[in-house]
Amino acid sequence: MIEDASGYGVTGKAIDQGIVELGVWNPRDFSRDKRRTVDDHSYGGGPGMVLMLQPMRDAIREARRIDNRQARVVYLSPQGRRLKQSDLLRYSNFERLILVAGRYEGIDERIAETEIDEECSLGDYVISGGELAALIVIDGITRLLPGVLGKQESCLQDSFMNGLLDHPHYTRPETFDGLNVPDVLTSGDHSAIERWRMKQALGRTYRRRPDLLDQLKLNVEQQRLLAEFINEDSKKEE
Ligand code: 4GO
Repeated sequence: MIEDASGYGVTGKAIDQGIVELGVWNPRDFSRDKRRTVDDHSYGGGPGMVLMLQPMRDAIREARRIDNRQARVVYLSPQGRRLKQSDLLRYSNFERLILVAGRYEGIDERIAETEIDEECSLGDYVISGGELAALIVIDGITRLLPGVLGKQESCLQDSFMNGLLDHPHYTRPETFDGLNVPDVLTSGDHSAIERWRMKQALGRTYRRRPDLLDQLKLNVEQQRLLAEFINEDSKKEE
């Protein structure tokens, strides 16, 4: 699944170009019985199976062993710390990253204690396998690597890179079914466009994700733009 899916889009391109290298280790290949068992019942009882310690440990150790560069080991689970853009940026600076994907009820806690450097979560929801979460992390990191995205699609413009949500985007045509593109965007006044975009980014973040704004220190210009946005917005509602 990881090998197939990472062949598409930005990760596929980056792998073809040799910018990232991807390996996959299946715990089943490290099982010691002829049925290739990797799961067992949960101590204490109850429904659901747990990934066995030994095959997981051996798979992770094999992944570490392929070269002697230090690897960071990250386990994807809903119990982890919430993943942010800044974590992807941090991961993109590690030479090697081992993403551990669980199934069933997850891994034996002793693996978490001895083999895992950090546990991270994409959000407060549960999916049946960590592979999909790992693919998201792989994509999010790869697109930050130098040479993967062109200048045109630079990741520096992304939502969250400055702690704010992105501003709205428009493309041709200028009018469609009576819906218009904001005048400023076709004015050719680049500094007015930059101010408008900053104002929209601030306003949207204020409306949709006030928790993000709480973590930022806005400069005087940004405070002024946000005040303007809030003022204009409240007039619309009258
Ligand atoms: C990660 C893994 C959710 C996330 C997962 C998340 N569900 N929110 N499921 O990032 C152990 C067995 C975890 C299935 C896995």
